[in-house]
Amino acid sequence: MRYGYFDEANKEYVIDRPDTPAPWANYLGSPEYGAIISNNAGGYSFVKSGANGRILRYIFNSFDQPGRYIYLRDNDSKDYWSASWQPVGKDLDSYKSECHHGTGYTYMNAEYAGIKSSVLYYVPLDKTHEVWKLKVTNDSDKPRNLSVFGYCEFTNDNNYEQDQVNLQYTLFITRTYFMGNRIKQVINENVNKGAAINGSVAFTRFFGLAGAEVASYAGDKEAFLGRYHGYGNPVGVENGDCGNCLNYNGNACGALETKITLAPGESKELAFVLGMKNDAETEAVMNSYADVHAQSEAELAELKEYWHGKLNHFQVKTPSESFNAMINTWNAYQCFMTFIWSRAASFSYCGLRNGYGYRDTVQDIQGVIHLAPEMALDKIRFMLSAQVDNGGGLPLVKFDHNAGHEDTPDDESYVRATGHPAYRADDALWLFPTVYKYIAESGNTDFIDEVILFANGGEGTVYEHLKRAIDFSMNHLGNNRMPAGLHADWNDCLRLGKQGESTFVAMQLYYAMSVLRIFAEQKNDTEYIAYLDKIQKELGDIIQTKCWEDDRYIRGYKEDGMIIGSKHDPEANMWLNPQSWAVISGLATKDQAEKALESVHRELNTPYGVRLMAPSYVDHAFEGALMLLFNPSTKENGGIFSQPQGWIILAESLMGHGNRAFEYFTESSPASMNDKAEIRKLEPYCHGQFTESSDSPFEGRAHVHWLTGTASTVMVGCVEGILGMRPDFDGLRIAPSVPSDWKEFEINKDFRGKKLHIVVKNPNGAESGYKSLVVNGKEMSDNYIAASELADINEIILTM
Ligand code: IFM
Repeated sequence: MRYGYFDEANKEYVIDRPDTPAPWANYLGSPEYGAIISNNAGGYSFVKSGANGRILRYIFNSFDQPGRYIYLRDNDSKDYWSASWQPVGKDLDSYKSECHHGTGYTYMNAEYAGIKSSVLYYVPLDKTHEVWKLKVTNDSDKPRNLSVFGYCEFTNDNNYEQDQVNLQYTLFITRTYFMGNRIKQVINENVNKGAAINGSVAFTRFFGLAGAEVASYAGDKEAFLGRYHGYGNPVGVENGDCGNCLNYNGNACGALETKITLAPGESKELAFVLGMKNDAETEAVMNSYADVHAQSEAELAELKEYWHGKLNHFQVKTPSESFNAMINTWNAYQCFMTFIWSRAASFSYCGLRNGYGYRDTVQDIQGVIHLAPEMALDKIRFMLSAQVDNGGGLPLVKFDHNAGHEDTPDDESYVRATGHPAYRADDALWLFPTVYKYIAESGNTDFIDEVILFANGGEGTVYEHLKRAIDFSMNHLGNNRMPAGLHADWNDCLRLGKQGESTFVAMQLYYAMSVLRIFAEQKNDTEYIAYLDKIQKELGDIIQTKCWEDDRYIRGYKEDGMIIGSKHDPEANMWLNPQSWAVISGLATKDQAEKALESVHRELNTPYGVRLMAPSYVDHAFEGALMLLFNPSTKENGGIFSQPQGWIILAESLMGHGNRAFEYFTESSPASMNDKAEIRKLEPYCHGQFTESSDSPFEGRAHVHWLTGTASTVMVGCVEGILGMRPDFDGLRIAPSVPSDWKEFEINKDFRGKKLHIVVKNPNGAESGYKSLVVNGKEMSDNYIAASELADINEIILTM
């Protein structure tokens, strides 16, 4: 079943059936003022922190309520509806709606009873308030007397948990005022006037109306909704009058009514504006919407220019429209969202995670490098400053991270503050692909010598940071002299024991050594090159001896020597990541790579992507296989974990298997499920964390939308893998690995300040390889363009 479509001309996803199988969301604003909104206007807002700055209430794990509601009422017939299909939920035979999720904005058009409405939700660029701009049009042939109501449900405390559970306190600290064009809510009001208690401060929120007069208002949720009523039938709307009741204790809200009369064909625009500001600031914000139309048009244009400007740094035109939509807009936009929001706020992440997961964020950065290397650079610096001087990464980097002054997992205080008991084996190893990709994309080789603090004090160049990351692994070797398992590797559920060993991490370390060798060459550090060559050879030999088994790599060793992921095991005898990483790391021979990838396809592939491992643990798990806690075919227990799909796409591409790479892309791509959305349930325009697999009665159902490392791995798998954009320090290699039926495709890429228009011709239906590469009329010796060859604007033709 299909609920919407991709409108690539406008970079929007348009939902034309509002009864989607889950709330389909979009992100507005930034963590300075963040808002998440569903296609039925459900969602919440916060200032600076999803946990501690929550201003709009949302009930998680429920039915997508409450939200940013606008109600319309015909004051003659007394019939009413909402500008989003829910919460009133009129019969879809008579109510027509379209929700357009765009880049930093969402708008919803509705038509009901001869009235057209269009509500645009956005947070203006770099601002800390939100706007719900409404245009109402009388599409009937008689004059209409209407009321418009805006409703927002304030939290009673900035802290989300307090608001939800500490009711004996939070119900008694808030009150509202009517201020002419707005409701003002104050929390802990007396604190402003008297002494500060326990460091508390008073908070003031507002919900205002611009472009129209307030006819009635409510600041009390129960008074507006009415007992035994709900969001679908508030008494304030039923009565055509909010009742002018303010809250004093109990639950606050902002509800404002305005009355409008529209002649046939006439339109009216107005805006509800919301934020957390003092009176003077609020006044200034409200005044800026004196001309609602002009201000909102300008602010929307600014948002589009900002986001489209970023996305336009890399655009493709291939024969696959869904590939284009994902790479040009939605996967790219999702990369920015994960990059910006980390795992802070979604409908699954309720906002309580108080920091950046080291590996998550270092990986998230990779997804935006080809679009915004300068943004990537800032975050790379930040993450390097969260590396401990022993080379390990801080498992959780607090939002208020203070480089040079942090405690580490060796300190009880860090463990208590973050809940992370120990270092993880893989965290700092993610720096290698990320730093390398950044320098290769930007050409900023000076970065290698930039000095950055360590988390717990001291400083070193980027080169030194990376050397210490190698040292960290080399100083924590397990029984077979591969990196020790420590707390866990990428797989949070795989506890091999402190001295256990993960094949995946061993391969990451092997790969890291190759990357660092390039840096060492750049620095002419011959002594270190010799050292790297020696330890890499030793490590490679150990992995090959200890971890290769006929047609696959095992997953690792437990600390007591037990093998995990042997083909002879009754369960979990085939694992995805060691196979893809054997290729990505450059460790596997061609023969091993071919065999391992074939085993993946044979044993793990499904119609919805590749399983993380199989069979799921049920009866034969070892202690430490925490995935057993999940139902079979779910999450790490044999589910189709989404993030590794990007790695298998990349691995197949590196092997030149364009058809297979694209097969995996197609199976796991949200866009492929657009017309089967009732199976996938999540948004068809964004990746989720995992998809249920064959043991589940709901095979194909996906979960945990938006904030997942999948955005970046699939982006890298497609851009570097399938499309073959492989920059290095000196230029760009173009090595596509595409489906053999792609006869021609185009890429527009910005690279180090130059414009590249690349046309790839594939007249003979190859999957990979090249015949010729012509740059501005000049034939290159192979498929590589030295940066020095590039003009400001370049016409490039690669023939496969
Ligand atoms: O790698 C982890 C990630 O850090 C958090 N989510 C689950 C992934 C796999 O276990």
